[in-house]
Amino acid sequence: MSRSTRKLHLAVAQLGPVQRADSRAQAVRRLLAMLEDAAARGARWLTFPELALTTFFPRWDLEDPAEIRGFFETEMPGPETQPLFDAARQRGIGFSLGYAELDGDTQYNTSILVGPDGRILGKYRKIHIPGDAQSRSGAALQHLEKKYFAVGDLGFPVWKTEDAAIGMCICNDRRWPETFRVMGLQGVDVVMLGYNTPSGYVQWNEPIHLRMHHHLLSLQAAAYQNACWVAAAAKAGIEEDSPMIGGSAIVAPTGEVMVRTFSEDDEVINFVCDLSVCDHYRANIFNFAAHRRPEHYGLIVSRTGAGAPLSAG
Ligand code: CDT
Repeated sequence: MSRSTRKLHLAVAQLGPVQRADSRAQAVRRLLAMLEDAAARGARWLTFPELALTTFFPRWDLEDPAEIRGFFETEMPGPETQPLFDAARQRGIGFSLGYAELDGDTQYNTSILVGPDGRILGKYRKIHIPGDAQSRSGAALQHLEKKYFAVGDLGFPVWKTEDAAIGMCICNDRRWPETFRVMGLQGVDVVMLGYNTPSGYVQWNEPIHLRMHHHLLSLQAAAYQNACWVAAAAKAGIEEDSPMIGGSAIVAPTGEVMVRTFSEDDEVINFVCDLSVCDHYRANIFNFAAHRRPEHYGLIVSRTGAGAPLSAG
C-alpha cells in the first residue's frame, strides 16, 4: 500500500461507571481529566461515551417526570459542561460528547461534535433506539430506551472539518450497516461513537463473551467496508449493579483494532491515524462509484422488516 500520508491523532476516553448519585460536576471533572490527558499526548480529536454525564438511566422504569427530566440537558453548553468547551479551546482539541437532550418536549439520545476552537460544529440524535418502551415483567434488568428517547431526526450527517470528514453514531447504531454506509457515501474519514452496552440484559440470551465479539465485529466490518477510522468510547464497569462492557477501541479502515482499552474504568487510548488509508480503499476495493449497484438495493429502503422473497418461484 504505497501512498502519501495524511495523519490525524485520535483519542478515546472510556468512562468507568457513573453512579446515580454522581453529580454532573463530578462527571465533567472526570471527562476534563481525560481531555487533558489526551491533549498532553498530542491528540486532536477525542471521543467521549454515550450518555457521558449521567448513569445509564434507561435500565430503570422511572415514573416521576421531574426525576426523569433530571437526567436531561436543556442547554449545551450549560454551566456544568462549559469547562469542557473552554478546555477544548485552550488545548486545541475537538471532541464528541453523548448526553440526554431535552428539546422542547422531545427527549433524544444525542451526541455533539465540538471543534478544537470550542464551538459546536454539529449534532447527531441516535436513530437505532434499542430495547423496550414498556418494562418487561420479571426482568431484573430493563432496557427502556424506547420509553425515554424519540428516534433521531437529523439523519447521519458528516462534517467536513479542517482535519477530516467526521461523523458520529451512538451505541446500537453500530450494529446496523446502514449507519456507516450512509456516512461512507459522504466520504467520512472518522466515525466517533459512544456506547453503553449492559451485558446483563435478558434479551441477549447468548453466551456472555459474544457481547464483546459482536461489538468489535461491528466496528471492524464497518470501518473496513466504508474505508474509515472508527473511534469508539464505552461507559464501562459495574454501574448501579449493572455490568457494562469496555472494549473501547480505535479501528483502522483495514478492519484492524489498532488500540484498545485494558480496563473497565476511566482510561484514555490514542493512535496517530493515517487518513490516506481511507483514500486507498476508496480508490480500490471500495470505490463506491465504480462498484456499487444501488439499482439492486431497493429493498433496503422499501422494507423495514424481512418479508417474502421477491422471486416468484
Ligand atoms: N445503549 C445501547 O444502545 N445499548 C445497546 C444495548 C442493546 S440490548 C437492548 C447496544 O447495542 O449495545
